[in-house]
Amino acid sequence: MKDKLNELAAQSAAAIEAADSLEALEELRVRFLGKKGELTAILKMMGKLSAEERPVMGQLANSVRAKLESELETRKKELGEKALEARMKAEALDVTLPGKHVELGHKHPMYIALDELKDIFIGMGFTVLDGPEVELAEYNFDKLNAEEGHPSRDWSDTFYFDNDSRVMLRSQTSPMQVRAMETMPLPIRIVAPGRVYRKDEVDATHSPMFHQVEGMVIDRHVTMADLKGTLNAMVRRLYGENTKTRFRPHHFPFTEPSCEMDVQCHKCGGVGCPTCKGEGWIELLGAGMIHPHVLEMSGIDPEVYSGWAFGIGLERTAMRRFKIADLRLIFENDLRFLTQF
Ligand code: 2NM
Repeated sequence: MKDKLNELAAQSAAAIEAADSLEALEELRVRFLGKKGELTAILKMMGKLSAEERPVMGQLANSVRAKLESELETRKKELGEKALEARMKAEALDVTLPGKHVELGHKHPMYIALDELKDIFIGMGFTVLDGPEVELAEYNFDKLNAEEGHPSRDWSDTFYFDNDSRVMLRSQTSPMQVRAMETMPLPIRIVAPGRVYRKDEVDATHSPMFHQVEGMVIDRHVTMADLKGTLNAMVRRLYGENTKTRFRPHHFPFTEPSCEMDVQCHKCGGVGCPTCKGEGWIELLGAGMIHPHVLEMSGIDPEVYSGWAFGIGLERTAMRRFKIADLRLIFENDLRFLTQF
């Protein structure tokens, strides 16, 4: 029995030393110290010993158990540390690595100009409206006093979807004004910005798609003085308090009377220079008193209500504001251009 105990001690010491995982170690513990383990099996032979031998063997068995337990514990610690080390290596973060560079975008110059315009009109109590770019010719032309045969309805100027010229890409944002007149309660104060489409060849000042902001006011007793006052207020916000304007007579089918508004050239102060092509003035927008027939067609009584409207090209406004010489730069999205704003 003594030999068996000594053998067990030697065998177990080697096996524990060789165990390479916590699971393998647990298997060894069960094999040597478990209820059905090797030590228990040896102890079962105690009954056959004499009374003198029994305490001596008991002591030896206890010391073998204690040795085994301490070896298991030591190996367990070692393996635990090894496992933790391996895990830390595998999950290590290199905090000295440089971070990923996040490029922050910013507004396109045209949208800077648009947001500025919107802010000005929102500040004066206007509502901003959005609407469809695929429109009915009825809303783009008929209800705006441009009847069959009007030159702007020509196929050479307008993108139609069908042979009957009923569905088209809007050539102005005014169809939104018509929709507003038909649906909104009076009085109305709105601006409608957005894309518009005309069959133009691309060059430094033309594009088949460009942006417009149109505005409209309808109420009782609205006059041309309100139009001039509001547009002058807008220009002073855009170009400075001392900016001079002038209104020239013009013609639009949907307004009567109609006008164009110029601002005095900011470069030469009106004397004449390359910026204003020697004119002293720069054309800014078209406007006018909404034609009584246009009001009537949308169900508004022109005997009770009157209104004014204007339309301004956004690209030209942005080009002037940021000194952009070629319209194509606005649409090409070349970062060398865009990052300058
Ligand atoms: C312009 C010039 C003058 C205009 C008119 C209307 C409506 F729907 F009220 F009749 N909307 N926009 C208008 C008037 C647009 O653009 C150069």
